[in-house]
Amino acid sequence: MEQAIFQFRTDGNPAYCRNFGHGQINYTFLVTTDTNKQYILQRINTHVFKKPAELMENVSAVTEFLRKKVDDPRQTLNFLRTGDGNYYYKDERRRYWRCYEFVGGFCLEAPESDADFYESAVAFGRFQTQLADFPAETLHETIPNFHNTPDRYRKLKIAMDEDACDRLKNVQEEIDFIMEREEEAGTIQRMLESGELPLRVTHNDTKLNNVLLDLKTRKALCVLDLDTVMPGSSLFDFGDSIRFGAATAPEDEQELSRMSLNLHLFDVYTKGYLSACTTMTDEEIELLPMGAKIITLELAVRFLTDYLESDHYFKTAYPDHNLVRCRAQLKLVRDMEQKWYQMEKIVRKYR
Ligand code: GN1
Ligand code: MG
Repeated sequence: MEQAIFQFRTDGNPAYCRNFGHGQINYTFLVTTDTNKQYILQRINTHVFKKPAELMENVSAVTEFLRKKVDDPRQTLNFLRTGDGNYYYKDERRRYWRCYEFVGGFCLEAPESDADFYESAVAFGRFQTQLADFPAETLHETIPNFHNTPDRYRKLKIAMDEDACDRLKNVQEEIDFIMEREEEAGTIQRMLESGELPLRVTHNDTKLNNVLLDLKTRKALCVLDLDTVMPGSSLFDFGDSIRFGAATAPEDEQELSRMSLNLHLFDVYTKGYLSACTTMTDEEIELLPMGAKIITLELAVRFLTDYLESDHYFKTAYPDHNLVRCRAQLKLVRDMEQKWYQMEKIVRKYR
């Protein structure tokens, strides 16, 4: 049993505890009590989230805001307070913990049907719409410059210069591919800065596995993982779902010939997202394919940076894991480029 759970006001006494989920950042446990209530206990990764108290202010403000808008309480996360009335607990080793009710349901690493993927699109589209009138300026930037693509390039270049573990020699081809696209990769950030694209409250990690589906109906229940909710561009929210869920292979596929964009799933997601997200401008809609491409490129840049910096950010299962992830993303970018015309055509169909 993780002792931190005893700090939260659970219903019943914690009886069982096990590892849970596939997150690459935080440490997640499922706790069951002797009254058969279940809770998710998470240790926040403070190497990634430097200000966990601010993070929990964001998350609790957003969930409280959403709670007033949903009809079923399972549609937003319910965080527990500690005996002291806080939404987090800091233990004697200065580790930060939080806890929320586990309402059942399941998450998918890949869609098992069109309907599953459509549901996730509706969940994220609805999330965007529900937060349209949230006071964005009150949110802390939990990870500064999180989806600032030019800044991700800048950090990659520093990692290249330092070449801390002598890995640069293995990645010349990847670097060339990434650098050829540097100008285009900055498009969305530049348009945000110039005001051509609106700044919105965004989720920033809209992978399929961050949507909880109802066990019986398989309908989307709730959007999870609110750690990176911040002001940003809706294009990245759309794009990250495509990168992860409309790909024909997992994010860390080693056999590159298996990795491509599934245009049918792109169609399904676009339809679902635009049906639920009613706040998009024409300009944003037009740029949806660009959102998918840039976020995929940005993830490649982040994985490669972590590889060069000796894998301190993402959890890795084997030595070249981050390089494998980077290559899989680049393959996906290349495939999107080949399918660009069809992607634009699909977006126009649902505009
Ligand atoms: C991280 O922990 P997880 O899997 O929800 C990362 C995302 C990446 C993702 C890649 C805070 O999310 O940005 O897209 O891994 N989260 C953070 O799988 O960096
Ligand atoms: Mg997650």
